[in-house]
Amino acid sequence: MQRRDFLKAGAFASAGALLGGKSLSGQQPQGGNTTRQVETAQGVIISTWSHGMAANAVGAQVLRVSGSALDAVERGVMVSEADPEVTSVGRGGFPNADGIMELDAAVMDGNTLAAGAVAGLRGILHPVAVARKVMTETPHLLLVGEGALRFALSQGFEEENLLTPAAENAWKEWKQGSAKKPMAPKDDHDTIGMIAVDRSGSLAASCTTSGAAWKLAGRVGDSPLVGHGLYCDSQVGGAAATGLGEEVIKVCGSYQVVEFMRQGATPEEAIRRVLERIIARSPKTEPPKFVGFVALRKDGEVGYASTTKGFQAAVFRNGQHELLDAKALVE
Ligand code: SD4
Repeated sequence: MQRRDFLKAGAFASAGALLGGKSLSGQQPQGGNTTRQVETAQGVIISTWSHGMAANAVGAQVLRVSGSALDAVERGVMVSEADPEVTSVGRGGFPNADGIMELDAAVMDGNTLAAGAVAGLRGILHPVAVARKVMTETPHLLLVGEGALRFALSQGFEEENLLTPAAENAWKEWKQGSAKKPMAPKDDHDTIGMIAVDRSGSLAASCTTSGAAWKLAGRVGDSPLVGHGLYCDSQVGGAAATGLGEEVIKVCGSYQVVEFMRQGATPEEAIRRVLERIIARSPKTEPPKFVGFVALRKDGEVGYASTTKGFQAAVFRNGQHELLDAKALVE
């Protein structure tokens, strides 16, 4: 596997000392296939793309302070939501075909399988935080569109304009047909999905996106859909997806990655099998659409891979932050 590692002396390496360096990694996963012991006493986090590094840094800090995987995955991805340079998430994300941003997000608790999600939410900076409120403050799992916005406002969130001049210009270029196509995966896909395991062994997952650029108004992708854009079960592990949501949904992507792990596959093997399903059904005349997954097994073992090249995973483990180039099934 190609690996370009950016090892950063753990900004949060002192967490190990705080936690006494106790490892949970002696636990064998169900049907386990452990190849390497990972220190999970400080928690382990994996997220999509290079901006996952900044998100993981906050997630790791949350793990150190409160120890909750659920808090870590929520607070972590909020960094990408607020970053105007990230063009598929929150502020700065590319809008839909009408030039309006519609945001999708979800959060999942691997202990209870409880989840909350929003889709087609307009004008709220942190849809993942609204998703968490859907989980904790309502009997529902997914709120969409106008109802999701009304709920967010009722919870004290404020409406704001998230469309940056750069994103608006990109939309105008696309409208005029002058946008350069095809773009590389990281130019038009950088949804953040994150999975964390905390020192108590609890897993959580989150996902947040402005969705596919120039989508039809009302289109919902995989990201807010439990089992598709994200899934986690503390008894096994978790997975999150990035890329063309329609392809992920067809194979119940994240759920299937977790189920393959439940059957004993390593995270990387589980991802590869799901990607193979997508590729096998893609037209032979063109490269498969871009889809990438990250996965985390409950013992801290991680996996990451994509259909085509360009994908990267950000990993926090053993107190260190790394950005890793993912293996592409089709070069
Ligand atoms: C979607 N999966 O809405 C999202 C887009 C994405 O990186 O992941 N971009 O289809």
